[in-house]
Amino acid sequence: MLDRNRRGDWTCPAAGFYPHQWLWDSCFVAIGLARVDAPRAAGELRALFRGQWADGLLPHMVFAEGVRDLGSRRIWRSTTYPDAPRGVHTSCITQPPLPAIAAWEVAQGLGPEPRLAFLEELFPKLVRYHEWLYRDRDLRQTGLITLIHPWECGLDTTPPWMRELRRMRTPGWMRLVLRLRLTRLVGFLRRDTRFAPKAERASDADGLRMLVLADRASRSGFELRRLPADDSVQIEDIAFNAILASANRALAQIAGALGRELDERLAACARRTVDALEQLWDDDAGHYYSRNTQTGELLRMPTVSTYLPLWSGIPRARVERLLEQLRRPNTWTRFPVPSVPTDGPQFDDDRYWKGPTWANTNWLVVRGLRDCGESALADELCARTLELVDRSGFAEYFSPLTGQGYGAHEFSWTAALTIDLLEPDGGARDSTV
Ligand code: 9WN
Repeated sequence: MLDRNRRGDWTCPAAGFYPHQWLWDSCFVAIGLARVDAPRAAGELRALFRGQWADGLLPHMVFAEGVRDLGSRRIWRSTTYPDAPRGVHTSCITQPPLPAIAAWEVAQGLGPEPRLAFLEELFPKLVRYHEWLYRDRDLRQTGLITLIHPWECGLDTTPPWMRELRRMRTPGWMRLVLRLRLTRLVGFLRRDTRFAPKAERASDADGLRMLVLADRASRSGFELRRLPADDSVQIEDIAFNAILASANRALAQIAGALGRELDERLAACARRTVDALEQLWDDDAGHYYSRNTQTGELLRMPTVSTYLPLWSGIPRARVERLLEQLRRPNTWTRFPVPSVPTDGPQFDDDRYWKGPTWANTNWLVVRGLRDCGESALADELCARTLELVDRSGFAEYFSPLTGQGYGAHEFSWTAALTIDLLEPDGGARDSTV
C-alpha cells in the first residue's frame, strides 16, 4: 500500500484524497519505513526539506506537480514570497514538529556510515526549523510556540480550535451561505467529500471558517508578528508544544551523535518549553489544555492532545494524573484513545477529529507511555491499535466504540505506523528519545 501511495521520493497520505506531501504524514511514514527500508525513509525526509524556506520555515504541505485541485495552491501562492523555495509550491504555515524525531528514527535504521552522512545533511536544516519556530512563533520568549491556524496543529477540527474559530468575526457572505444552506455550493469546492461521506468529515461551517482564517492570515503574509489582534486566532497548542519538547530532545541526540552541541540560545529555548508546559496544566481538571495566546485563557475542552506531554519529560505527579484520566471509560474505550472523550458534547464516533481514534495519536501516546516506564499500558494500546487495523484495514481513523474504519481507506501513516507497532518493542525503537 505504501508503494501504491509512493510518488517518487515521497509518499502521499492517500491517493486522490490527499495527493500532496504533508509534513507530519511524511515523518510518520519515514518512522515506519525506517524499520524495513531506511534509505527510502531517508529519501522521504529529504524530499520534505525541498520545501524548506530560506528563513527556516518547514511548510505543512509541499504540492505535487501536475495535480489539479481546486483552490488549495491558490490560498498560499508561496512563490510570491522571497523566502519560499523556487521550483516547488508550498503552503506558508507549518505542522507538528516531528522531523527531528523522524530523522533520529531513520538514522537508527541506516548503517554507521550513511547514518552520519544523513544526520550531517539534515542537522543544519532541523536547527534552522527549530530556530524559526522560536524566532517567529514565540514572540514573547515564553518557550511556547503560537499557532495561527488549526491546520498547523494537525488535529484540524479539534473542538477547542473550532470554538475559537466560531468566536471570530464572520464575513457577511459566509453568514448568508450558512443561513441559506448553500451547502451544494460549498460541496462543489470541497475535495474530501468526493472520497468520503460528509458525515465523516469536517462540517461545512468549520471548513468555511478555516478557509476564511487562512485568507485573513494571508493578508499579513502568514506572519504572527503582523497579524491583526482582533482578526486572527492565536493559540499555544498543547499537542504541538508537547511534540516540540520531544523533538528538542531528538535534536540534542542528533547533535550528540555528530559530536556537537546545540547552540546555547536554542538549548535555552528548549529548556523553557519543557518548563512552560506547566502553564498549560489545569490541576482541577487533571488535563493539559491549549491556551489562547492573546487572552491567556486555557481552552478547557479535553482531547487526546492532553496525553501527548507523556513524551515530553513532565513531572511524575502529572503522569499519574494523566494515567488516571486515560483509564477512565470515556477514554479507555474498546478501541482507545478517542480524539474526544466519549461523554463530551462534541463526541461523534465517525467524524474526523471529533471522536475517532487515530493511529498517529495512538503511536504518540504509546511512545509517551514507554518513556514514562508504563510498558504494560503501552503494550495494551499497541495491541488494540493493531487489532483495529486487523479488522478495518489502513483507514484514516476508526470508531473508538466499534472499530469501524472511516475517512480514506488506504491511508499511509496508518500503514507505516503499523510496521513500527508490529516490532517487539512496538512504538519505541529507542525509548530514551
Ligand atoms: C489539511 C493529510 C492531512 C493531515 C492532517 C489532517 C488533514 C488537511 C485536510 O489531512 O488535514 O492540512 O485537507 O483536511 O487533519 O493531520 O496531515 O493527511
